[in-house]
Amino acid sequence: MASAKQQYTAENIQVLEGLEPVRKRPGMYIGSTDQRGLHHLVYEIVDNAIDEAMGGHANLIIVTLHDDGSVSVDDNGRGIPVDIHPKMKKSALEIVLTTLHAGGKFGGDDSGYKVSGGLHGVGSSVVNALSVKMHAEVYRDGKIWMQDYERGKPQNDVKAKGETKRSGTLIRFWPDKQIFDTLEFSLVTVMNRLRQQAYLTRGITVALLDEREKRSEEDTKLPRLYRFHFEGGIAAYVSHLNESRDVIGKPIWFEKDTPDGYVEVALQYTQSFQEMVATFANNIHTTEGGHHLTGFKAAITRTINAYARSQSLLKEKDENLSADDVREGLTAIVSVRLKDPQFEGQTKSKLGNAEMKTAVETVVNDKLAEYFEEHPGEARDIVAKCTLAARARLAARAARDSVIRKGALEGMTLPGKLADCSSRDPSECELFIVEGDSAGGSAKQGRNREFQAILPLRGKILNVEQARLDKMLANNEIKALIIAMGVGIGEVKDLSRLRYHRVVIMTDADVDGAHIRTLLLTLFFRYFPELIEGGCIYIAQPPLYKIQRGKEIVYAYGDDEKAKTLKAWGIAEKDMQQADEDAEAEEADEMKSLMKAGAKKEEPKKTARVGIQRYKGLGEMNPEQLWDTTMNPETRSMMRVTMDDAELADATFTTLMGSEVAPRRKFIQTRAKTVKNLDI
Ligand code: TSJ
Repeated sequence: MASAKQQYTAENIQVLEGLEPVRKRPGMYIGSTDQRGLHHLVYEIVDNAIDEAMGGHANLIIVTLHDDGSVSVDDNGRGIPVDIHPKMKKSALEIVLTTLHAGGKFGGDDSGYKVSGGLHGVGSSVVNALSVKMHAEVYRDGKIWMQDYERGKPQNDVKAKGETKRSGTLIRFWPDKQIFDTLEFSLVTVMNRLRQQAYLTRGITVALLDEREKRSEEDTKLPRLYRFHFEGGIAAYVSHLNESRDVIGKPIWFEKDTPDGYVEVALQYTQSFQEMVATFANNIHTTEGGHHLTGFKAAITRTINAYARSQSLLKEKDENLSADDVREGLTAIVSVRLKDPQFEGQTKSKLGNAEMKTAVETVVNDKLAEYFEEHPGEARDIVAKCTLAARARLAARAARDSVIRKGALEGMTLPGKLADCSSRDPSECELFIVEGDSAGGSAKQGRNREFQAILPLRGKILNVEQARLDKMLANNEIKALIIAMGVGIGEVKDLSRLRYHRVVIMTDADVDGAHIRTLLLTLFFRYFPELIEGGCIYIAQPPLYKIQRGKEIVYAYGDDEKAKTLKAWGIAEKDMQQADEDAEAEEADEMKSLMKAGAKKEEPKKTARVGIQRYKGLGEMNPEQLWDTTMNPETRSMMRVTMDDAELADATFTTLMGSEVAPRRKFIQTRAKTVKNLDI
């Protein structure tokens, strides 16, 4: 840095000092530099546009995944101010995008509940610092203002270029490959986030456009354009979550501006046994809950008991309905906005503001009681459902206990097909759930026996869970998994006895594999959400390709990486097209053959000299390859499962397996290509 004075203008030194730490330790600002971190860049920029919409200044946001790997976010708000900041002598736009935590400083009229969103509440300048290029366009005062950046450094002053009638802000950025392990966005991931944000801000339109030529296998199956607009907001969200469930009445919705913050709640009971309560604070999904959740739970318990007593639906001798009873079959969204949110907990996703307990509790007590008075028929059905839950709980306990006791006995002897590790320290132990006996064999040989255990699951599991999830628990494969984990289930669930702090789902990169993964995620989501929240559940990331030239072997985990390798070897990708086409034809064949149960997968043909093998099954790798690419903690990458992932899997599962015909057919029609083969 000795020559800094000559190299940089005073202005740039400021910037360099401002953003250098971000590039040095990106993980501190965006959590990680894997695909999750990459997606945070999009969320961070989108959150700014959502803030503008929440203030009532914008109602349209367009997100584009461009073919060159960049992402742009465009809103029709007021446009970031561009005037020169008197002290810093720079355009406000430049300050926002080049200074840490500069966001929101220019508010005033509407900066009330505004926070810079994103998981870690970092600013848009962080995105800029982690982008090889960024382009900003502000439409304001009839002019188009522009500035470009490279790795966070402005390349020019903010200048007006041309005139415009519109107003708004467009930010386009190119994530830096020096920073991120992958530059590949997942359409599904971005889509889910945008849909969620659109639900939380009712009335706005969020559009998503995928302009990429090369898309991942998963994305290729999806349309390129999405438009999310929910007049009903979180009430529509609740309807969506309950799509394939048998519901009691319409979603109940209310909102209130309190001195402590804004409270909005939507809830609907279903005849299912599942509780789905999601809470948000300033649009951030608080997966660990917090005081708003506590207040909500207290209020529904109190209100339903009070109503049941007042209507003599509960007799004097009856006990109160428990908090668990009133949440069985409940789907609800609780969304609060407050000035100074405190995020606590392991993943900083627990709302720590104690005043929000009373705020939510009071609002829900008042409004729900009012709703019950006005809708006595529905209220009665809800109470009936809760009373049923209470009775079922008592009856089920006895039965369940005996089943579990039996399970616990079996637990004394771990399942025979579990290849356990030798360490007994759960914090270092890993359990790999592997699909199929052949892959299980490779994994058993390739693993580090000290701390890695292997549990092979049979393909047959597929046929069994066509039935209901409750039957699935009677399934031997699932039972083996629960016994191996050591945690029990239901009344005797004891997470402190978890035998492995990492549980890794390792399935093939094909339709069967996706199906088993969905099933397992659903199991974890419904029965062991604490393990997901605790960050214990992972999905292994085996390579997609093996690229071989003579004795030299390179593994590629995505199309980008494959292309890079070929380029490095001086091979034009179109020369490889034949190989690709072969692989594709094979894939099509495989899809078809999947239709016939038990069809065998054929060995892929090797191409001459430079060979590209697309892995379809883990079984195609020998033990050493599996270790090198997927299991070795030094070299592997694994995806940590979040509640969002699991919720999505659960929704997919419910839609596929649910008993109601209509939504199931809809799902299959809209995603025919994805689903056809699952629907054996
Ligand atoms: F920050 C950012 F670059 F990431 C970004 C900000 C990205 C995107 C896509 C949009 C935005 C953004 C910011 N959209 N709208 C705004 N609005 C303001 O910054 C703004 C506008 C006017 C006033 C005012 O008081 O006149 C105040 C603010 C904060």
